[in-house]
Formats: sequence, C-alpha cells, structure tokens
Amino acid sequence: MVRNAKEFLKKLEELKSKFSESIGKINSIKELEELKVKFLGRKGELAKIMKALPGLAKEDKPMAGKAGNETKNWIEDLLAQKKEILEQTEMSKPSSFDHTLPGREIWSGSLHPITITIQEICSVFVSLGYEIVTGPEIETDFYNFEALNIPKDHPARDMQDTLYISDNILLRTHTSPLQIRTMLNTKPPVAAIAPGKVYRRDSDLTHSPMFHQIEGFLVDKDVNMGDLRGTLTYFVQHIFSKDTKVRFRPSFFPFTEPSAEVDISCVICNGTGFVGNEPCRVCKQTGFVEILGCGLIDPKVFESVGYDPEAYSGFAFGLGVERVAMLKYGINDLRLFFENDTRFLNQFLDFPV
Ligand code: 2NM
Repeated sequence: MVRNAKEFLKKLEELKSKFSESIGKINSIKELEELKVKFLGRKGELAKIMKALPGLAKEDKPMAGKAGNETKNWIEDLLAQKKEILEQTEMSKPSSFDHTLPGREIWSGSLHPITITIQEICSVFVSLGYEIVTGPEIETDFYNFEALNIPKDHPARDMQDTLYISDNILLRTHTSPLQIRTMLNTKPPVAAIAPGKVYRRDSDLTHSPMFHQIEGFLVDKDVNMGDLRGTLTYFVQHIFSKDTKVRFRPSFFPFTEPSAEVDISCVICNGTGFVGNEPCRVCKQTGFVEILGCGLIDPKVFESVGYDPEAYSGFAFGLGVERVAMLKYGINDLRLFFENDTRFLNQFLDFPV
C-alpha cells in the first residue's frame, strides 16, 4: 500500500528497474506489445501505482503526478527504441525473404482460334473496302426470315431448326439479318461483312447449337457472278494459300438467285487426295472441300429493303467460321472449340492479343 509521496516515488523506481529487466529479455515484436500492455495498459503496473495519487497530501500531488508522467515517458522511449531494433533484426533474418527463389510465372491470355479466324477473314474484306457490321443475337421474324424471302410456310424454316423465344422473337439462325439492317440504313453502293454468333436447334458430334458465321454482301450498279467469283478467289487465296483453287457448284438459297456453293482445293492434301500414302480423310479423296454458299441477291430481298432491283444488283455469301478454322489449323473435332481445354487453347499462344 502506498501511503505517502516517498513510498509513491519508491514504487515508481521499483517499476522502472522491473521494466528494465523485463525488456532485456524481449526477442520479438509480439512480446514487446505484450510488455507494453503489462506496464502501460489501462489495468497495467503504472496505472496501479497512479491510483494512489488522489490519496497523497495535497502539496505532494504535483510532484508525484509529474514523476508518474516522466516514468511513463521513460518506458515509452525504451519501448520505441527496442521496437526499432527488433524490426531491423526481423527484416534482416535470412529466412524472411529468399531472393534466390525463381519468380512466379506470369500467365498471359491468348485469342481463341475462332476469334483469330474471324479477325483474319474480316481483315481480308476490310482490305477490299468492306465495312464490318454487328447487331443483336435476338432477332425478329422479319429480319431473320421475312425480309430474306423466307415466308412463314417456306420449307427453309424447317431446314434450319430455329430456337424461338416467342412467336415473333427468335435467336438468329444466320447473320443475314445484319445485311438486312445494313441495307435498310444505307443507300448503295454498299459493301459490308457481318461476323457473329448464330443459333440452331442442332447438337451432335458435328453440330453445335451455337456457332459462328460470317456473311458479306456488296450492292452496286452492274454487279455480276464474275465479281463474286473474283472476290471469293481473292478471299480464299489470302486465307489459305495463293494457289488455292476455287470451284462453283449450282445450289439454292431463298435469298439469292442464282445461288452457288463454293469448294476450294483441299488444304490438307493440296487437292491430291492423299496425305503421304494415306487417302485424305478431309476431302474423302475428292481433292475439294466445301467452304461457303453464295449468290446474287434475289430481287425480293431488294424489295423488302427498298432498293430498286432494276437499278442495282449485288452478291452475298455466307460461311461457317468453325469450318474455316478446322481447315486452316487441321482441327478434326468441332467440340474442341467449345470445351476451353487449355491444352488445346495454349496451341494458339503465338497469336498476339
Ligand atoms: C449464304 C449463302 C448465300 C446471304 C444473302 C444475304 C442477303 F441478306 F444479302 F440477302 N445475306 N447472306 C447469303 C447468301 C448467305 O450463306 C450460306
């Protein structure tokens, strides 16, 4: 018990020597924090002594109070000094940072082969002056079918199984609605290329319910099949190789007349039908593979977008991006594009993002 100023000062001195002794044994910042609480905390050693202050003689109180404060400052100074020393030794401990460890690998993304293919195809047509157009994946019956000369009872509506959202709203089955939208807001001459996702009710080894298409069209005065053939030849020779051959076969589409399917000399066997001694599996030894559909735009389509079929003519074409990418990179399984297996995707790391 502290009864007078003398005893009060003695207690403070005892506290100081006790503290000096304790701080000498401290080896970590954590221990130092605990020591601080023990001596300076609200219920700590100093606080216990200071409780006696109100009971001292009135004339002794200022001196005793001052001595208490000085003790507190003295302890705080020692704590701060010790903390600095401990921080320095902890930082220089050899185990805390091993600068001989190799750095972490930096992972960078890469473009998906479908994206690479879309960009390459589009840039060929941009080099010919085409503009790139995009638009909604959810379409109305008008843009996807009606304006393309595919009326309600037309068999072409079953040809491609449509995914409907309601009677009149659907997931686009091709990118042709973009051509319609472009024609509706542009006067000829016009040339555009429309890449994008399309959707069909179809799913098996060789069909995905979502895939990618690129369609292009050009409208001007006196556009003919020769212009179409020249354009497509330029295109395939820039995407595949400069001696890729082009073959037109007659076909049918509701939105073009005449219509054709285009084959190119097989990029796997160079049109020879053989890879070494093995018969070519890609062209089944025919030397040709189908690559796209095309034709001269039907006057009915011009009517639905308000173009004068007497004054203008045009061509259009459409292709499946997955198919082009498979031929270009020798990929034999469509599903690889949609599985996002990094062992597959990492083979396209060379293409800059
Ligand atoms: C194809 C084949 C042939 C085509 C036609 C049009 C439009 F809107 F101009 F009439 N866009 N795309 C077309 C023509 C698409 O895909 C195999």
